[in-house]
Amino acid sequence: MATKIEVIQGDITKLAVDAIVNAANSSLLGGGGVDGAIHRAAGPELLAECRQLHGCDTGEAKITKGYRLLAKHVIHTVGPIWRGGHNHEPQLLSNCYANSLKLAADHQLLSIAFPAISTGVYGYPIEQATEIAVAEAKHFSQQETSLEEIIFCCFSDADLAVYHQVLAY
Ligand code: AR6
Repeated sequence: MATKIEVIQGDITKLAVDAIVNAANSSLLGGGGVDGAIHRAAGPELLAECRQLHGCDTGEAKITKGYRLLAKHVIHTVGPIWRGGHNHEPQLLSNCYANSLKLAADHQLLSIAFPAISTGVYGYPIEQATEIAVAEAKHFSQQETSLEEIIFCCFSDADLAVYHQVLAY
């Protein structure tokens, strides 16, 4: 069955999906932005499990349980910090989406929701980041996997508009 790609606006910590993706940092020990919101909503058990993972390289992904979240799992990935675009940022951001999707499929998950990785504190321009996110999701959706639904969860009106525009092409 083909995987559906959807865009919504809202708080990713409220979604009842098989996995939400966390835009983490390489320590996996929490931070601000969506990372802070996910840890607050999931509770201290999430941090305890993250401590066992010994960090994560940029572009890689690791999975934990969702604890007090409605989501069953959290897939933690580390986006690149934008440093002008010529320091492998596009490839590393692609890897975040590809590795998160692969991890979800390896765990037989049906639904996954992504925030706009790297586009907050890490400064990745939203249009360019969205093109990468959508390209990876479309590429993955053509493969035969467990995933039925890939959701892009935008926090702001402006980000939602960009996703709608990019998905229309
Ligand atoms: N639901 C959905 N999206 C959200 C939420 C939420 N509850 N909260 C924020 N966003 P950022 P990054 C959006 O800065 O750029 C952390 O400190 C936000 O509007 O959270 O990858 C980590 O520990 C933006 O569109 O992540 C790292 O140190 C998007 O999520 C660093 O920030 C990503 O913004 C990672 O930076």
